Amino acid sequence: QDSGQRFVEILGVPIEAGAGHPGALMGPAALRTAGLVRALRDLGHEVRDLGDLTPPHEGEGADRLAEITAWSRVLADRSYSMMRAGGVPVFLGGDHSLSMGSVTGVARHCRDTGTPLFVLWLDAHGDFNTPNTSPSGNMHGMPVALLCGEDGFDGVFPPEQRATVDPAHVHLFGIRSLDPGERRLLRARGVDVVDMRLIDEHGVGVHMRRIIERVKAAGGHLHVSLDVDFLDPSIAPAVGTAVLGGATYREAHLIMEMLHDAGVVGSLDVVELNPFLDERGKSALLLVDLVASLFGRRIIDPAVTQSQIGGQAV
Ligand code: NNH
Ligand code: MN
Ligand code: MN
Ligand code: MN
Repeated sequence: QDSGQRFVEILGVPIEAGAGHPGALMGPAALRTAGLVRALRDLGHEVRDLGDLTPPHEGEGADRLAEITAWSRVLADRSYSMMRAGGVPVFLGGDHSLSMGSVTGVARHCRDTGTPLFVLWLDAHGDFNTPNTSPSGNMHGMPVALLCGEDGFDGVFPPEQRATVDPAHVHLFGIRSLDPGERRLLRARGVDVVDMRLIDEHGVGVHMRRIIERVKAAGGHLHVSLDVDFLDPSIAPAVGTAVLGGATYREAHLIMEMLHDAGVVGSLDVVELNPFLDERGKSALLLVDLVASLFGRRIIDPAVTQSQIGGQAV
């Protein structure tokens, strides 16, 4: 083993109130069954599985906003304490509304330490709707807007507990489905959107290098939020909102390998796995493979350096 061993803390967040289809609450169990903890330990990391966060009781007749508010508050506190413990927190979803809590906790810690926070959002969707723009009302389509401080989320965190991310530090990647309202907001806020058209023309490597260089130059913390629907539904069918034309197996692995080599990833969400829609566990197994690549699994240590092949060093 090399010296790149990390302390990894895993927390399951079985929330599905933000999604339109039930089933994501089984996500953490499926990722464990697929061997996530073992894969990380086999790489030499110290792994502590904190189990699943307990669903907070949101009261009789509470709506989904109240339910997600309750989750977000306990999760943000938990995420913040995981950050303070000094390891790499890994949050297993659960639907993507959990990132409202996980990233808020990370942002609080980065604010404490004066570390610039960057977010890489691997997703088919922009997740930049607000309650005012969302065509579906589903909160899993809104977390980036909340994190960037958009209006319409006043009840989720009390003002003193809200910690936001600079929209200029957010990189949406793999995007191929945007609603009209969120597209306008993304433009207005200047969020970097690497859509599938850019990926098709340039390849994932060019844009990943650009993003990695930026985080490195700032001495920043990179939070990666991996939505399963970033991947093409043919390789990862276990999603409620499949969109054709997603990332291939090889593109996804290259992204994970580049992130590992850059050493900039400080926290991770793996979200939107809906095991009820999977085919013999193939999506869960693929995710475990990708997380292992992010944490250092490689085919072989490169014998040829970037400079020898005239590539740009990362
Ligand atoms: N944009 C749609 C909405 O807001 C779909 C969001 N669904 C997701 N996002 N799975 O990643 O309802
Ligand atoms: Mn720290
Ligand atoms: Mn999505
Ligand atoms: Mn998403």
